[in-house]
Amino acid sequence: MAMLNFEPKYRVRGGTILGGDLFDFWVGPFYVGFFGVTTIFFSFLGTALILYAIAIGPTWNPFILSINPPDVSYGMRLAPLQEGGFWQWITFCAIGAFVSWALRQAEIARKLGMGYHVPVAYGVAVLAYVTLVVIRPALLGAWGYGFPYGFISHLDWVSTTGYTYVNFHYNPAHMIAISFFFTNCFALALHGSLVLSAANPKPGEVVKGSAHENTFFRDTLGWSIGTLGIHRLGLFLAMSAGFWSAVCIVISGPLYDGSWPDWWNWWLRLPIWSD
Ligand code: UQ2
Repeated sequence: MAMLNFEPKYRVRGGTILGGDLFDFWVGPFYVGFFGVTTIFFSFLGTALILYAIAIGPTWNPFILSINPPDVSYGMRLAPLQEGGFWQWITFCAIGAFVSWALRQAEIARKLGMGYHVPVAYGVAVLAYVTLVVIRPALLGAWGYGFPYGFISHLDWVSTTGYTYVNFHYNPAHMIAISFFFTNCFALALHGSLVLSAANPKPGEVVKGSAHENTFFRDTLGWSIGTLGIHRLGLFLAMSAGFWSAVCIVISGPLYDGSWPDWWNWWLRLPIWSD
């Protein structure tokens, strides 16, 4: 059965969180809903602010342009537009759009009688961003600790922030986050290659299914995690990567402001060999 045939059967009304029936409709294939409207509103306003801020700024050169947060001296106050105010309103619009998108995902999941796995997983990515531009700046007392919105400038911010703690690779939460990113990449390489090799055989050969996939890994490793299992593993690895990224940056400054290499001196001070 072609997917378009049974799709209308699942395209049900109800399940809305806000707005009741008012925005409970589709535009072509796209569900609208109250949060579809707010997503459109915040993304258009945010994009317009970005374009306006660059237009009245010094350059369109993508290597130089940057929309910066206010100076640290402004603390958590609202700054004039050209002194960080643009950054503040753009950040507000970004979060408005991201949260709207998550709530729209939740409404669609409710319609379909699904679990909330999709909005929860997406929420972890949003949390990592909010940690960078709101939670950590608030804990440090100034919007100025947020990262600038520019192609090169945000990279410079990562570099400067990393070197502020001497060597960020010695941050234990950063180590955990990186390990999850790498393992996630490894799992997706295993999964993507396995599915393509089963579903995409050479011309004239029959398409293979999960029985062949399981057997491949039982033959190579002696164990197969299974078709549902690999997706549970992927969800766990991806969410863990985002979560530990948020942890590694939020502890740098608010909880610990020394050098990360020095943090490991607790190891040298262990009573087993310290005296
Ligand atoms: C698997 C399986 C899949 C898969 C993959 C595996 C049929 C389509 C990739 C193999 C995965 C294993 C053994 C887990 C590896 C563990 C880590 C931490 C990377 O068995 O079942 O379904 O896609």
